[in-house]
Amino acid sequence: MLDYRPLHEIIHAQGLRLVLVRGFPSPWGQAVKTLFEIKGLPHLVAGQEGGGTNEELVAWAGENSGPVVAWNDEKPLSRWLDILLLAERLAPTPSLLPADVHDRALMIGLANELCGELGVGWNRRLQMFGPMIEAGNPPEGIARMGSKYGYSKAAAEAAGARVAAQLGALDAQLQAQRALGREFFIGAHLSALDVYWVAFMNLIDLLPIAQCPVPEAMRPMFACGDPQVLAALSPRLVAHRDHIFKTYFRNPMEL
Ligand SMILES: N[C@@H](CCC(=O)N[C@@H](CS)C(=O)NCC(=O)O)C(=O)O
Repeated sequence: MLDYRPLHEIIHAQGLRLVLVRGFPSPWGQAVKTLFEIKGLPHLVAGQEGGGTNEELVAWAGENSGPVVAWNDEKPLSRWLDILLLAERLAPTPSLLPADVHDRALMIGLANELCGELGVGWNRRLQMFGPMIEAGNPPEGIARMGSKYGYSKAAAEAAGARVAAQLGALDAQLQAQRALGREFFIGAHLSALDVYWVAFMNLIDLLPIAQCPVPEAMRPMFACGDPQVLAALSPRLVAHRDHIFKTYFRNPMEL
């Protein structure tokens, strides 16, 4: 069980702190938590209420999303690459950023296709919100997140093709690596991209309840019904998720 502390407590603490979307397998947050665990970085955790107004968080971090990461008195961070670079600075080994410049550029580019605006997470979220928003009268939290994260009918309709192309690129990269007898997405070592993949695949094919304790009532929201996305989710990508989860993640994930 995660030891969630009150937000005001971690705001006033020193050291490394992490704000997670509480009770939800937010891929950005689960990835950061795992990066910290792999690097052996101790941290305090507090919760963001998904879809809420989170006034105290906004007043402190200028951001109403999770994750937020803070280190000592430095400005709190909320973007995935800033957080990864901080983790590398605090714990350079094991490095989760490839040392080779071209490998690193490729890793960051592909990670942006998962974590960035218009990435897999962003697009799958638009698809998840679609039925609730289009049916009219979505729950307040969904309406709030829809406007925060760029929902429009057109954006939701474009999302599936984007995700399919992104999965195609990740699969091609993995296939090229397999041809070289390599285990990971990039080079010869685990990188943050492998970790992001496990976390973000939950938005396409959620891990079973024993590994990811999302209540049954919430699970249908995660189900992906878009045939072009499902067709692009290759057995190779699924097997890679399973392998990296088993080897590097806490089982079950802690939400
Ligand atoms: N700012 C983050 C992305 C954050 C994000 O999209 N967070 C979502 C994750 S599901 C969130 O906080 N959702 C709950 C909410 O907005 O209330 C980044 O660039 O890495």
